[in-house]
Amino acid sequence: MTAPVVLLEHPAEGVAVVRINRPEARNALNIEVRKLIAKHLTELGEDDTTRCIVLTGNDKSFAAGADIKEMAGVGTMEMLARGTHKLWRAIAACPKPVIAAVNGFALGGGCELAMTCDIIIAGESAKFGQPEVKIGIIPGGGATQRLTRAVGKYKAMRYILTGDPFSAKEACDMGLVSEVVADDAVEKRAVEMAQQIATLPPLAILQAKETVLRGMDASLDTGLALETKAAQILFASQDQKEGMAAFIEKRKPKFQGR
Ligand code: CO8
Repeated sequence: MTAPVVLLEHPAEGVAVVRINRPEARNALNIEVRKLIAKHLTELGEDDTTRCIVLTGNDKSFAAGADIKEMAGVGTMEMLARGTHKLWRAIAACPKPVIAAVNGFALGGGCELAMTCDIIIAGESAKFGQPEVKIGIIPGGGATQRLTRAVGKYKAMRYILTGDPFSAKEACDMGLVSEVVADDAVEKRAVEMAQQIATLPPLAILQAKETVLRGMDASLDTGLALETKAAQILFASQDQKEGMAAFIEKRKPKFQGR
């Protein structure tokens, strides 16, 4: 029996790893892979024991984009019927923090998948890019919007209009990547950060993620109002009482997620 194209692992308490597993196709995102990623992230989002998720590939490729062979001969009506944008939405809708651990290629839909995550840890040899124009299309998984919001119009245009790849260091310098580490340390670092997040009060983490994401699409004034409300709401949580009491009593807090 062949291994599933997406694997689910639990390396530490509160941490889930979702691993893309199509090495023979450089982890190209065919519909099956996308459906499984969406399914796992939806289920992990609802699972009380999962606090933080790491999304990764293998040492050669995070994901080399949408599966070109699966869409090369397809017409507009079939593309409409596939409705793959709904799968991207399911990933973006995960309420828990998702860390992309990127080694090797993060191209096209692979780069877009990483950008759907909240934090990107990349290996120093990782290669990012939006090469879609080279095959007669444009990005369809969010890059025209997410890359532009992350790095600004002029850098986004530079890479989307040429299809040129860029390095992990360039990505980090532009503000697309959160941290660059040695290639063989990527997953370890991502899991370590996920463990750190998993120990923090989950309601505060959920509110922080939601406020950052919703605020990005709002005016500064509306974003600040969202932040104020979210911060005020957390004063109804037991974890806020516990966190502040533990600080004052100079002890380690015990967060319950309530
Ligand atoms: N799709 C399908 N198969 C792929 C893909 C892909 N994206 N990438 C690699 N593969 C396959 C190759 O065809 C090859 O298969 P085979 O062994 O059967 O020939 C195998 O993986 C290994 O690939 P290479 O031999 O090319 O490996 P290299 O290490 O030499 O090169 C690269 C790796 C640089 C990643 C190279 O394979 C490459 O350039 N891949 C394509 C990258 C790309 O163009 N990605 C963008 C795709 S389009 C997209 O993501 C957005 C779609 C938006 C749709 C909009 C809908 C509304």
